[in-house]
Amino acid sequence: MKLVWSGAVQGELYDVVNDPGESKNLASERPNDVKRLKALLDAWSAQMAEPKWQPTPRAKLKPNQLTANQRAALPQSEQVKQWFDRLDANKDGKLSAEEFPRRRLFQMMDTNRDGLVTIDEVRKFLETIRGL
Ligand SMILES: [Ca+2]
Ligand SMILES: [Ca+2]
Repeated sequence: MKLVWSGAVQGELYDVVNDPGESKNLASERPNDVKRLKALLDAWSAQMAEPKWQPTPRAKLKPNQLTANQRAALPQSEQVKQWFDRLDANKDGKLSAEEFPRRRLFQMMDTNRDGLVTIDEVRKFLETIRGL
């Protein structure tokens, strides 16, 4: 099977063994194969997303660089909102360094370096450390 994915909703699926000329798109007949191959593709592109040479602290981040204390300070994915609201003392939708006084974690989460951490930055950070 070969999956062609160009950002289209469905993608194209070809049986390259029996149909080497890729004349018949099987995507609508075999949605499960599309799903399976798309999952593989996603896993692969997730690995490619952050090239090893990228000289940012984020790229160098490894789970074992987080201490148990740092891990404990982070929320479960499904509790991000409550966690965030609790820390956001002035309720402006952003965490300042005073509101989240763990300097290293704060710097790792503030990916655009504006000195504030948004809930999206927290979510992306959690995805990053869990993807490693
Ligand atoms: Ca705030
Ligand atoms: Ca930020």
